Amino acid sequence: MRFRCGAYTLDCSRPLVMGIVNVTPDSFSDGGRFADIEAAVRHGVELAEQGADLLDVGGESTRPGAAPVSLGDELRRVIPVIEALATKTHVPISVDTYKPEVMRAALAAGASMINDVFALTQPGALEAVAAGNAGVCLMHSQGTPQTMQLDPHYDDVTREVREFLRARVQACEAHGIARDRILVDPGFGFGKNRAHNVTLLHELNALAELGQPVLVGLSRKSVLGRLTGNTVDERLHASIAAAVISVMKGARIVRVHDVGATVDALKIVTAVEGL
Ligand code: PT1
Repeated sequence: MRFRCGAYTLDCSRPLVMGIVNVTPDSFSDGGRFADIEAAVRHGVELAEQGADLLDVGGESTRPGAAPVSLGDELRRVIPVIEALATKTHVPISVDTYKPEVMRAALAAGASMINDVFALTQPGALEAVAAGNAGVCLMHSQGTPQTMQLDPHYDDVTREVREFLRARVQACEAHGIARDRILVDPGFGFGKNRAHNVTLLHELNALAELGQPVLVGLSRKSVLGRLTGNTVDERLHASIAAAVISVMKGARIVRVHDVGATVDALKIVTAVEGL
């Protein structure tokens, strides 16, 4: 299976690692401070050196309970980082955003892929991606980051997530986004309780039925904390286990903080599975 994004074509027969680059401002600034930008670029270059196949740049946290960021602040955070990483590295740069204005600016700045936790449901988002040759990751979520963990409900979480993603792939195709530019993601932790997350991982193979490469983000998430009793800084081992299980259940890309450790772990999976 191949995934096309911008000028890149990625071979998904080997599991790929997407490194997370958060552009989080100093608590006294509103984003766009030179030191924050510098630190994010340095971190992205490091992750590429550790073997990341893609870098995902985000300026607004979408984790449960996180506050929204204004359009201006998000642009000031992510655009300079994307520009720098697109020239300093040889891997495709993804932007983690749901705002069409940020999508367009990021693609103009050198990003090759849009990672949207709202699966291009915001007005103008489908058009922003269709306008170029960027790749896209369509992620499932239930509710908004402010409310999604209050009381998530599903009758059959895997089926509902899969059918949502199927409909979003169809919406993309209807807008002229070719299927080989589309990834799907069940959205671990986005409007899912512990049982929902565990069931989704157990049944991850069912998403491969959509015919699109599956991306999984479980790195350091609270479901791993609930299963181990560990705080967010103590979740490396659980995150590696989650990445290994994801790939063995069919995921082609894992989105992680700890790139070097994940790359090593997935080499073992590849050797054993003959992927
Ligand atoms: C993800 C993802 C993402 N996750 C994609 N993009 C986040 N494609 C941001 C917690 O429970 O899985 N896939 N972009 C981060 N979101 C969360 C959600 C972080 C939940 C933490 C939690 O701790």
